[in-house]
Amino acid sequence: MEHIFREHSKRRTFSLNGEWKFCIDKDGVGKDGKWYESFPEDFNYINVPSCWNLELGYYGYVGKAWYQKEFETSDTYLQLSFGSVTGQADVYLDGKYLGSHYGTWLEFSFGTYVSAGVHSVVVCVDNTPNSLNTIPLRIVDWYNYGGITRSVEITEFDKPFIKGDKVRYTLNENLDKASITVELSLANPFGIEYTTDIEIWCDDKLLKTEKASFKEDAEIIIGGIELDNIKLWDIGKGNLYNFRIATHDDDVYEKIGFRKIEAKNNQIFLNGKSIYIKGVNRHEAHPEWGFAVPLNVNRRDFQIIKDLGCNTVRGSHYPNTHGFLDYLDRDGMLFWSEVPMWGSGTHESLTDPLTFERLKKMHEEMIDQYYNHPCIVIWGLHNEISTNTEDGYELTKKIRAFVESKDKTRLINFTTNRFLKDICLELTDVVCINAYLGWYGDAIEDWKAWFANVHNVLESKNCADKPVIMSEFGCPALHEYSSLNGEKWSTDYQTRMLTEVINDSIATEGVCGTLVWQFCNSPSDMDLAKARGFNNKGILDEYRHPKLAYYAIREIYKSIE
Ligand code: ADA
Repeated sequence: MEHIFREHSKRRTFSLNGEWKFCIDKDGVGKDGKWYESFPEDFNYINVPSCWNLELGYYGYVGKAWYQKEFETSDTYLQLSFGSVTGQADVYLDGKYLGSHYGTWLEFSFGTYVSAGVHSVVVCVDNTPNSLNTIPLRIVDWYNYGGITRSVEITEFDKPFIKGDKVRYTLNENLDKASITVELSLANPFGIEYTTDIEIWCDDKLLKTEKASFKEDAEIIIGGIELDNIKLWDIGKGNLYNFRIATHDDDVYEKIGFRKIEAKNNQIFLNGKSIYIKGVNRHEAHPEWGFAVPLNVNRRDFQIIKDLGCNTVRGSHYPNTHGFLDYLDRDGMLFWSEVPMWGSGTHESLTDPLTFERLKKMHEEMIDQYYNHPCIVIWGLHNEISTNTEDGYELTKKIRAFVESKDKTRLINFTTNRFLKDICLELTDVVCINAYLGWYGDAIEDWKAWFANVHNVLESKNCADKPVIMSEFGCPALHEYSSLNGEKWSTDYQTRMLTEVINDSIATEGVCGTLVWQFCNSPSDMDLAKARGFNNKGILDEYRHPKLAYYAIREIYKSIE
């Protein structure tokens, strides 16, 4: 959903975006009161997608809220798909429970038969976090918006259809030939034997046809597809191949790029060439729209990041919309995609079975839904958890093994903010360090000594051959606050600190890149009491106006090959 290109040509899909009925459920009485059967009369209207916190009267609201909308269909098998609902979503259709999903920023669908006529969908959204096993936990450094934050659509099917697809490939040594395997997940809720040709097209050329017959849901693997004279996807070269995978009654379009990413000998290699990561961390959030960032804003963000001379974006701290990633695919920019496991976490939280169950499910969904984007070269396991403890080690080991079992073609990393004490570095392909010298303690002058020590620390942990990315560093600056003495909070201080770290990184062997914290100011959790309610470490403000550091970083980034 939400790509910038056509995704299907045979489907009867209708958008359910627009106005829905909305009612908050402060006391949690909606389920017992059967609001899914009869919606409360004192409802308001809300637009979907959106975040309720940006509607009058609901600013600080965290908890349950109910949504309802009517729509008309024919006599059909109906699939109801959601781009993202914050926290827990319980979905009902015509008064009956249809299913639940946990996890913001990931898509989900439910299917059922309906007869022709008007139907009512009701969704109970619960964005309540806790300090034990929600992902994210109660305290994070972003605003905990609530709502149906990405698109909703329905599709009518009367024949088996494609549920998911992955175009996997390996490249030969010369990187000019791809051996492709298409993995297809097919849904057959109709219980009838279905026989179809499956066709794999690439740029209007039929690569392969295979017959399939199945009576139930089926996983089909079609291999033995060879493509010669490949034009590699690379930084600045978004060479994309237009794939179309079709059954007799359904199809799906994919934009595939062929490239190879590796981490070895203290370096990161893309298509066999050593690269330097020039990037930013970016929240997909905006003060006016929360997480429901309109495509046009995402497009503008991409253009600004490109203008900055970046070749990489880290989607901190959760999967970004497909539309945003499509721009990166198209123009050849790298992306790091992660799930929102953020912050150290207690022993109870890291070892709670539900924590791991949710973490695993989020990784599974992220990989299944985002696999085909060539821009994604890194799966991020988690951010700044207690990787100096046995609990952190066990969890990281298990989740790494799981992610690797799903995808061996990308780098698997996590970020550490406890580099010196970290005991998990053997579990990351690239050592990704978050450090804030010059802001949370120490001084800008301390960075040089810090960088001089990086290699020794890696050696002491038997990780001497691993490349390093400075995955976060930064300090806040208030827009328009420039000072002659360059004190903290000024744009001068921010510029001095960021350029120091970038220049030191370039000068330090084994450090292969920098991801500035952060692209633009982002709305933060009120309990963190950040100035203005924002994380102000953006090199642009929250409305995307550049600060002084933007220009200084652009000069450096553009000067590096
Ligand atoms: C951490 C965290 C970021 C942000 C940053 C900061 O490194 O990963 O999300 O909170 O600190 O600004 O302090």
